[in-house]
Amino acid sequence: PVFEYAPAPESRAVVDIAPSYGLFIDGEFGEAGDGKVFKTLSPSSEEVLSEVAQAGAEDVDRAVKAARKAFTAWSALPGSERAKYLFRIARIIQERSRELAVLESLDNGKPIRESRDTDLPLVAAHFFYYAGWADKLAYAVRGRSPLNGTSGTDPKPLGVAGQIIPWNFPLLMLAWKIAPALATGNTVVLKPAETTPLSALFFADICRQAGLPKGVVNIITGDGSTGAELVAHPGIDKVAFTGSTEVGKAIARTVAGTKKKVTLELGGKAANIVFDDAPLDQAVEGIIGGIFFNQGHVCCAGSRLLVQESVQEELLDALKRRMGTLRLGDPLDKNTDIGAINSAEQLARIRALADAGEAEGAERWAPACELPTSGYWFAPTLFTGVTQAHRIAREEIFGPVLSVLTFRTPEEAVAKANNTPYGLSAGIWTEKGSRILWMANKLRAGIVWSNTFNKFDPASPFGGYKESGYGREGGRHGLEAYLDV
Ligand code: TXE
Repeated sequence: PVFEYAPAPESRAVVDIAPSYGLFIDGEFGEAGDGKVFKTLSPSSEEVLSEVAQAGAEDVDRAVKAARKAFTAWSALPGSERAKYLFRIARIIQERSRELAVLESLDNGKPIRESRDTDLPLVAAHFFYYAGWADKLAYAVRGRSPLNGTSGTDPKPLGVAGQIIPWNFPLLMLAWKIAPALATGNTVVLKPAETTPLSALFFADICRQAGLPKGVVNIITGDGSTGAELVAHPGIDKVAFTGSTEVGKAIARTVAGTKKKVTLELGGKAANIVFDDAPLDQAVEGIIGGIFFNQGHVCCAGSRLLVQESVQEELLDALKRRMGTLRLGDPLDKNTDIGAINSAEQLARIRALADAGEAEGAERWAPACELPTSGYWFAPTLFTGVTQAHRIAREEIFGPVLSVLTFRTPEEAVAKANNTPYGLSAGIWTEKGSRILWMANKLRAGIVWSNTFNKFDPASPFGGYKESGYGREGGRHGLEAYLDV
């Protein structure tokens, strides 16, 4: 159906976007050394939101030096003092969450309901969570005890962390990176993605508002070349990256043979596995949320539906009915379920893979859906008759496209779910507790959800097996990535 849209109630007037932004280095905003800039657009309208500095090698060097200088005092602060800053940042994020949610929806294209109800609360939650750890680091390392008399362990920060994040959850990925790094006494140079730089720059302002000492957090905007300069800089001790598997592998090659530690959170091709005894209505909601949340721009998206043959027809009928009710449109409209695709490049990638699905013989279906005339859009799409050989069953599409495969036995479900170079997440829908435990043990995935999907908690480690990367973010495990013992 084609919906009438309510006028956007979350006015963009709640956020004041400046016409241009500089780099945030050593507590000050300033232009790039060579004066280069790039534009950031709203993907739902193609309106230019602002002009942002493009950091070059010299800027990266200044940022790393500022972080290095700040490290001495920051790492020497008692954990309880660092915690105060993190608590303050968390509070300010809560206070400014409406503004930040609108900003995120404008720059990224995601529905305001998601940025307001999912991204922003989780961003604040990560800072609160890691603030709580800052004075308990002796307990942060598994199986270790605090330094006590003559023996014990004494975790130390690594130094300067170079952090590179993608565009799908700009502020949340920033929180995943910055909160544990600061709690453990490291200082940071962070580079946001080139299509979504604005919320990181607003975060820089929040650091100032919180009185964070200069140089502890530095934000440098730019494209992949800026990221590569940061990774290669000899002054950083740790690289934390979330993004494509291809770039992740290039980063691993760059840091090989250096002192730098690295954690990589890369792509995924998760199976959402539905057994015939599953509560189907609930499963339909989980499948919908699993793939259409954030337009499918989610590394752990349930992009492969594995359905038990006996319920295939019933489930697909219900799924199509539900897909027909999804509202695509203005990200600032609270009724919107599916917002804009983040960039023209990403739209082209999604289109190419969907076309390949059709060309390889899978059956394509999408509900009637009127796409806005400006901006980047892709209708929620379902492919049936998919085989494991099809590209849409193997490659990460990172868009609102679901590939449906079938299975008969739990063993077959496990084999198909694991038949991918990725291993980030998986979902199981069944009433049988014993089967959930058996499957969770067999699935080669860092996260396994049962009878739910895409649930995130700062206390839970997140990360992948195989080509989905290494290291964990979140929870106590997320602290280990920033500590030497
Ligand atoms: O990723 P890139 P792109 C997947 C998804 C998507 C595909 C391409 O399948 O379709 O990757 O997306 C920075 N050295 N994911 O091209 O290029 C870049 O500036 C250092 C999954 O946007 O990996 C940005 O800040 N940094 C993923 C960040 O890396 C480099 C999220 C990610 O961009 C660099 C995003 C280099 N050589 C995409 N080149 C997930 N795991 O959630 C680029 N960058």
